[in-house]
Amino acid sequence: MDAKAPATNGPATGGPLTQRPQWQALLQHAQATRDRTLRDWFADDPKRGTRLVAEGAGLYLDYSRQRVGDDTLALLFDLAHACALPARIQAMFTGQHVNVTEDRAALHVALRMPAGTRLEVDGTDVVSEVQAVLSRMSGFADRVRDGRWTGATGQRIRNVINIGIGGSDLGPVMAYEALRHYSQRDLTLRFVSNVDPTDFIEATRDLDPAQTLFIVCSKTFTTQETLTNARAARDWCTAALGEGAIARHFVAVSTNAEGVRDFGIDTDNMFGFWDWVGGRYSMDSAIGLSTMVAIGPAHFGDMLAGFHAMDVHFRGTPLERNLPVLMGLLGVWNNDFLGAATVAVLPYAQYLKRFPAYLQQLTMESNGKHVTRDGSRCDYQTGPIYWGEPGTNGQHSFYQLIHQGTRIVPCDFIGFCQPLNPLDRQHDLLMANLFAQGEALAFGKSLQQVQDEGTPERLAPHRVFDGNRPSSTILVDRLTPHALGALVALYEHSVYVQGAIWDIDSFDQWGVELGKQLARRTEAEIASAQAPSLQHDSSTNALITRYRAHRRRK
Ligand code: G6Q
Repeated sequence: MDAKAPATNGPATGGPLTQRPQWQALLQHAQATRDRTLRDWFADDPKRGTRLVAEGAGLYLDYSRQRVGDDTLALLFDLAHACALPARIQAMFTGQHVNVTEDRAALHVALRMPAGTRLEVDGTDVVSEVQAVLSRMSGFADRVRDGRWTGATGQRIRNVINIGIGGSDLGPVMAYEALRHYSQRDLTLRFVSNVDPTDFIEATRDLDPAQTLFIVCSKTFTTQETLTNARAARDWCTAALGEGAIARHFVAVSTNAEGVRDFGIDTDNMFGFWDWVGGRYSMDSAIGLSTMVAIGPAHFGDMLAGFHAMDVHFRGTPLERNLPVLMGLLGVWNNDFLGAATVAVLPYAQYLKRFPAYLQQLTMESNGKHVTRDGSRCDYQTGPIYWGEPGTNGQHSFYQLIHQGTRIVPCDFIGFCQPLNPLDRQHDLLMANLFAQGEALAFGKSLQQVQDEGTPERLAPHRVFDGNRPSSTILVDRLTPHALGALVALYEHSVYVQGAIWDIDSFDQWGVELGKQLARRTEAEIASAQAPSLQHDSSTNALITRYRAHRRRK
């Protein structure tokens, strides 16, 4: 495979997206079916709830409560073909440079390919490289977990702190929380990301440096927040244990060996990855070292197998039964044809409490783009806003707006059939809530029903639920490492499907790069001993001046 071959199969070769007949057909269809409701669709087809479902990699997707008919789906598949989606999928899996603005492959799927398989990029088999790093990670994780890896004073490591931000933090935190059930309970895992010193201080205040190991995660090893926190950690550690302690208390995960060495971490204690792994797609690379230390190499392997199972499903299943394709296309329908601006992610699983935050980066950093791959301005909406909280908590706060507000908020419900912590009938109660919410959103409660309940006339309108509010439900047997891998891969690939339709580069992040640069100049002005000559706008100038006047150093 020529990895340099540009991936040029998208709408760029077939004229602007919104001028395409398939897009126009969907616009007309949306107009024509505006008054059709989920009540109608379900009444017309008693089998809808078992027909508009798909399964793959252990996940069951019910999309019957999306506002689509068979005709809508057919038009969405037409659009997918017009955008050469099948070719775009193959382009990613074969290592073509689908990240066009950085001229790179996006090969996170190689991170979970089984040992013994091959995938060549620029003449190198990347699978054997991945397996070599995984094997080093396993050896290290085992030694920390069983106490063979000790601190500088010979004490066992009891605390592991991951220092990283963005893609070097959100995946590891989410996975640790999600898989806490499988974690070694005599190890405390913490995560420091924010340059706000509170994050580091609170994470370390009750810990003994002699029992604490830092994993510094940074793909570039240049990120200001991470290096600042890593320096604070180094000072905290060496103040108690001396300079010689670094080798026993710091390891690094990075693609930048020189940066790691300059910081003072021996590259023998470094775990590498590759430029073809994007930050937000890196939780299953060495960036997942904290996850592996927490749950052990075997469970980490199960998680990779779950990712891979979804990869195989995505690559080989016809579009009509393909989970990431269905989710991606339904998202395009809601976003561009029904005018929904957001998606609520609602896991009915406390262990998934960080999943919405993780998805925010995955989806919004990937598809929050305003130009196509060739730089033309998009005249349609791209990535929607993702947000959410675990159920049932959200039900007692923002669900009000989802049920009765004036906006459409498509919801992804996620639930598990088997509890990890059985306690009386509480899991059944949890799941009863999930099922009831989806039903209420779809079918609502009419004025007639409200009146029949004897509601006073004055209150009746307040108690009406219009219904017709779209949702999907992802049902999984059990929250295992395998299931988590499959679930994350499902969202990774549905993001890619949407990026292919919108013809955007889902793998760059110039907005994040901007943030990394902006603070540098301002930091110097804030630090300057003399009053700086401020050349910003009047608001920024005034804020900096007021901050300098009011701050307290201690
Ligand atoms: C992810 C982004 C971004 C990145 C962080 C941390 O896709 O590129 O969130 O992960 O900025 O970068 P480093 O890992 O290089 O420190």
